[in-house]
Amino acid sequence: MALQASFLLPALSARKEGKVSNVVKESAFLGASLREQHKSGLLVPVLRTQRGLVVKAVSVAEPAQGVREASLQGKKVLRQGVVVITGASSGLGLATAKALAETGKWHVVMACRDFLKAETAAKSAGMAKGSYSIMHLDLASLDSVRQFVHGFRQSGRPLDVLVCNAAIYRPTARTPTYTADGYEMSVGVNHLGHFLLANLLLEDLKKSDYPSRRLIILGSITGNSNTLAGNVPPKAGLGDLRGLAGGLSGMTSSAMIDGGDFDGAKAYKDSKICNMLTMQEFHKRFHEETGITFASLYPGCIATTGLFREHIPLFRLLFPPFQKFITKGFVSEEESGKRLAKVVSDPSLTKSGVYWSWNKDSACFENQLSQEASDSAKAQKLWEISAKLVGLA
Ligand code: LMG
Ligand code: NDP
Ligand code: PMR
Repeated sequence: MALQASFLLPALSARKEGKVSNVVKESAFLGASLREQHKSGLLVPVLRTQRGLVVKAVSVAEPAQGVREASLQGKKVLRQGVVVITGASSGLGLATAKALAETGKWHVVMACRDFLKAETAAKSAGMAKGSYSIMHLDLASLDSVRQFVHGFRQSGRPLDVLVCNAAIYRPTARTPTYTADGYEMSVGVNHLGHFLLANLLLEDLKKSDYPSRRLIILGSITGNSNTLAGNVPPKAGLGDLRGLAGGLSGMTSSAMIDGGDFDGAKAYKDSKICNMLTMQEFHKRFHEETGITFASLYPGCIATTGLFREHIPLFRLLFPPFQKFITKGFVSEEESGKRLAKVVSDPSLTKSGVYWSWNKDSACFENQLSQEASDSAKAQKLWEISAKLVGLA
């Protein structure tokens, strides 16, 4: 058994410090799964540092790592997969976490910015103790992304699938807000934070011996101008990326990727184009060499999630019936979670470089991206600029 010192820092947001009990702090680290390890007799000593933080020396069960098949009563069975889902504290992320956890085949690492919200959400969704862990990740801070990666590696778990799901949407914002690193918030969280996370965790995906390793990034219909939904103003468009190249600062450059005036709804849709282009560039750069599956998807219009929290109340009231009865694009959180869980785990969905969508009978198919969302020269340029902004180049 390898004895590893694990630090609590990535598992707790600074704003939560001092407000939560030790019990919560402990579960904040590796969640219920850690307690399960404790129960099963594995060593989990709790130490206190000079600053009073709880630091754990975690003994990691070696058979859990790097073993493709475990032997159970002579039968070969696939070990539990480990999936990291960002923004699993609500909506699609939570529904997917639940769908995967209840199969018993997956351990879900819920990478969330608000630990208490995530723990409460997991409990009220009925997720079994031990089927998930919660680790702190605030995508609005590149430091937090790096700390998350460090903390995840300290946990000793392998990484088999990463789902870049978290997002924010600010349709009523009149002025931009910014990430800790000074980038416009929607693109900063939805694209740049995930861009760094995915690039760092690629190394971990490469090391996994799981039969099908996947990196999944959420896209959307509203970023695709080859659809009706993608033509509802304001339309997405990255232009020549001059605002992004200038650092999306709103000071020396525009806060918008295309260099235009700030528009919160457009910034979200632009970030979704970035997500879909990033998936394709990952595919182009790494699929052949690594065998990892890179995919994106439009899970349907999940009109009831927290994504619309900042929209006006009238919109929130009318949007679900509008999608249910008029566009018929509505999908429940539960159904969308099943869809994404399939993209994570279905043995038939290993094709890489694909943008999945579902038809009315809930059968999934490979969808066509708009011209801009499949522009390979733009994908490459986006990659190069993004790498600079997140400190990878
Ligand atoms: C913007 O307004 C806001 O300005 C912005 O701040 C942000 O909030 C953004 O996306 C979020 O929205 C969008 C606004 C403008 O749309 C509206 O929501 C206005 C509602 C108008 C009501 C229409 C009546 C519909 C009846 C439904 C009754 C139920 C009500 C439910 C309401 C919930 C939804 C609000 O949008 C417009 O300008 C209106 C026109 C939009 C039509 C766009 C369609 C363009 C089609 C172009 C064809 C393209 C061809 C596509 C080819 C496809 C080929 C496969
Ligand atoms: P929700 O708002 O319900 O979920 C978004 C999640 O992202 C929440 O858990 C939220 O955390 C988290 N999040 C937001 N900001 C950060 C941050 N800075 N750091 C870490 N986590 C953060 O929205 P949905 O479930 O609807 O959206 C999930 C994904 O699905 C998004 O990528 C969205 O673009 C995509 N999608 C959604 C559609 C829909 O119709 N709803 C349609 C197409 C795509 P917290 O709980 O703390 O707020
Ligand atoms: Mg849209 C025709 C089908 C269709 C679909 C599938 C969606 C999905 N929407 C459709 C049509 C329309 N929408 C039409 C005709 C209108 C004008 C009335 C319309 C309006 C509208 C608004 C104002 N729709 C919206 C908004 C939002 O604020 C949402 C958004 O753009 O968020 C970025 C949204 C959405 N419509 C969708 C989906 C999936 C969204 C959620 C956003 C996303 O995650 O991409």
